[in-house]
Amino acid sequence: MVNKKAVKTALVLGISGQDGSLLATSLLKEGWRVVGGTRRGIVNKYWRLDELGIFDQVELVNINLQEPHMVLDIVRELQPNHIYHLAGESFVEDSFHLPRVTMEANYFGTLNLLEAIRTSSSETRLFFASSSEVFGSTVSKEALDEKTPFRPINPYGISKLAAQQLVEIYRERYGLYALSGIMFNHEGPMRARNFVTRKISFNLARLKMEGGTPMQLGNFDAARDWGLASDYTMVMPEVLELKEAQDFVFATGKLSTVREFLSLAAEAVGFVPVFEGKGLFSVCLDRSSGLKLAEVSEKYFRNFDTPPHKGSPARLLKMTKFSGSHDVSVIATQMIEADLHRRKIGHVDV
Ligand code: GDR
Repeated sequence: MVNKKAVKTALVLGISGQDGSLLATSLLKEGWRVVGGTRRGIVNKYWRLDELGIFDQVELVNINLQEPHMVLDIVRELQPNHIYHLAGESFVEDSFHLPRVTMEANYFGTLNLLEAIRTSSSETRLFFASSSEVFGSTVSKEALDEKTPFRPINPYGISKLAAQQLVEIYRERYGLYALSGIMFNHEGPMRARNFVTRKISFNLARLKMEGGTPMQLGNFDAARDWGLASDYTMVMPEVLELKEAQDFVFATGKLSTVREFLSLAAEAVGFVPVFEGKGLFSVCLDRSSGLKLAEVSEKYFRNFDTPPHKGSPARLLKMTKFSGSHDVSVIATQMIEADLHRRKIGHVDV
């Protein structure tokens, strides 16, 4: 049931995605009215809202961020206290094949939103989800923070950086309360299956319950700073309530490899993972049954992969109640539990 008594309204753009659905859940718990923006045409788009049990509690509006009039009408009518811009293209590798689509979604979508806020709802506070991909080619042993120079190396990173800098310009030039969360990788049961952690948990649950062919992965040695998505979405409303708007890195400060994540997830499902071979010939097997769990396929090997970056959550820790994200072993366990459960109830098409 929609909360008609709520005094504060949040517009969550991208509510059907991982972050949008998790954020909506925490906003509803805090008594907010949540209006969710989605685009027409996304298949099976409300499974997360259903699983989280909030489908009936949010109001949904059809909004295409590419259409300035549509954005303007909704923002003007709603006059939301907060807007969370979590929509757009999110799969880095696709951005090489869809550079224009990526730029239009991520840059022009943000521009249209900023213009709508500036001209019709200037008290609205905006959270824009940027990405650690803005750091691109930077290689550093130190954790990267809000002051680290930006050097994107793919169309996705460029689109996020352009939008992030636009947010900064509107903050400084027009005095809008607008900020960017520079989001390092964040995972959990609501992750889409094209991202590596969910690909792993989905396939391990399949292999555990039904056996079958091994999953194919790219580079086992690729590393990322993986946090738990719900830890990050929980703190987003708080950063918008601070006195002054500024950008925040959302990260853990720790790196793990795909191999490590695969190993933790395989253990969580009850396998005994062992690795054999090197590079393109790497495989992961279950020692007790001999079942092959994963093998490397060139198809998923990225020629231009972004180097590993770890981020510093120091500013977030200092300015908010955020106390750090859960460990990658907790993330793997939560994801495995969710995928085993889905398979048990026959809900595997998500
Ligand atoms: P990423 O996430 O590109 O970092 O972007 P992804 O999970 O796709 O890749 C993480 C790392 O794993 C390696 N990898 C594989 N990746 C996928 N998808 N599939 C595979 O089979 C595979 N095997 C190895 C990749 O090469 C990479 O190194 C995510 C997204 O959420 C972005 O939207 C966000 O901005 C950034 O994180 C921060």
